[in-house]
Amino acid sequence: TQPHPHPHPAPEPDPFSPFAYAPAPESRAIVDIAPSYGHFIDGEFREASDGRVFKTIAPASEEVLSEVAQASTEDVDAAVRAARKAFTGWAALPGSERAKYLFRIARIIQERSRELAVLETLDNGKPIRETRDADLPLVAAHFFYYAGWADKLPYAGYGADPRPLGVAGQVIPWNFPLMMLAWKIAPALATGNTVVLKPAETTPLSALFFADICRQAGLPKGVVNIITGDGSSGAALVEHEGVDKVAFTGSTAVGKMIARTVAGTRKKLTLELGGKGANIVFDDAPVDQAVEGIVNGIYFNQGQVCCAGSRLLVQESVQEEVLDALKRRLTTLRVGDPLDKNTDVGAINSAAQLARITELTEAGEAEGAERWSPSCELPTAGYWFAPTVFTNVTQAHRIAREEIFGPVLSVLSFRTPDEAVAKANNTPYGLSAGIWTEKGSRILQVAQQLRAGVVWSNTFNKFDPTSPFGGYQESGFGREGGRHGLEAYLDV
Ligand code: TAP
Repeated sequence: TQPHPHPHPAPEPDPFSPFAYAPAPESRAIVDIAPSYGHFIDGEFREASDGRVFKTIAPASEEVLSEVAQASTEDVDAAVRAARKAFTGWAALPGSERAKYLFRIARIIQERSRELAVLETLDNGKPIRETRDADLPLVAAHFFYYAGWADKLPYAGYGADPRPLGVAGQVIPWNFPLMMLAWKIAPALATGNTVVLKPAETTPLSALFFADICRQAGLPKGVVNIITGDGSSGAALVEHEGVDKVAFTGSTAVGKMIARTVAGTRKKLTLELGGKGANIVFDDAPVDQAVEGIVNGIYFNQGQVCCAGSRLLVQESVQEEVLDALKRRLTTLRVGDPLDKNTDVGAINSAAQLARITELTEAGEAEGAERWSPSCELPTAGYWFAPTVFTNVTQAHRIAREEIFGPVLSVLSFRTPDEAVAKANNTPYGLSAGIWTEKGSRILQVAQQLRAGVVWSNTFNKFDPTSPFGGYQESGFGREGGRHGLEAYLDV
């Protein structure tokens, strides 16, 4: 008998589109994780010089995924030396040649995106729908975008012959492991620098798979080096005298320590730190659309997002209506197995992060705010936190001031636009904000007054490689993305 052809065959992924993605990955079977990994130095994987290793686990199940090397100062030194050795040749390549490697890397990322999405979901705990539809397409798009700049640097507005800085030491967090890697490595390579990157201790795997992609792309040895380890390995990299540029994304506390370490040296520095973004809903905003934006703002990636809309500022006259609609919407969110395509909210990245979220929410209750969560059953193994909303919050509460980095929304109200701006700006941070209103003039007026690096209007958590991203105040300095992102890696 002839098999019946499927009436609507799935469309083939378009390999030429930076936004193409493969069909839904179903299971972890499509990713082959080795029992152990070494550092990627000078084009090859090497064991730690002192043999030390640590385990990386799946936060959704606490299953051990693999053992990775813990970088000593010797390993850091070897990686920096490899990057230094590779620098002369890489920087001397015509931009069009460097572009070819970056385009090749971008294409391989697309081809391997199912595997990478499952891997990222396993190691990080975020839903597969996010890694598949947001992280991976954006990672590929970032490499495509900076590949396009590599042969056009004299036209970037930084002089006729902008030069690379040298060896970049890059330290990244666990919330968007592969995307933060792309934000760091793509502009560095496009501008002719070589890199040593340290991923976060809890999410080292996708960076190691990226190392394999560099090999597959035939990238010259030593141009990209990946060392795994904890904060001490990051500190050793930042301190290494062979590093010309330090790029860090993570907590404000560690960012301040790094700024002190680098102060007075020749090293250039960019910092992307924490945030406490205000999502401002005016009384003329379309409520259903705003509710979707609030949910996306704080429950995307379990709220473990530096630009999360963690403070909802809602105009008093519509507060009740918005909160009722929000709570109704939250009861429909599915919390659970991140590899299930229907899951909206996955696992918290680590026990330490869960403890921090728990501590801050307990402080919220103790200080008198009112706590609400939809009823949802949380898995017994792994690290989980139900979507949470706090009302009756004052600006003095810790949950209104400190970055929680979890699925926890603090709701405050306002009467006038001036009051909304004053409350939104009442934070030591300044990374992101959102404005929901029908009035275009109000969007422009309020956006002008907000001290935030990115202001979204009638949307939230939208990213694009062409757009510069970065902070004001204690959210850091320097921009990543867009033409501005080149400046961080050029001697201008
Ligand atoms: P951090 O400690 O800042 O971790 C970021 C990166 O820096 C990791 O790779 C980390 O390694 C490394 N690191 C730690 N100490 C270092 C040091 N002294 N010198 C150089 N590198 C060092 O963040 P965390 O502990 O994972 O999270 C704590 C809080 O930071 C969160 O609750 C959240 O509020 C905030 N956070 C913000 C962001 C963004 S994007 N703004 C991202 C993550 C966390 P290890 O992984 O081994 O610690």
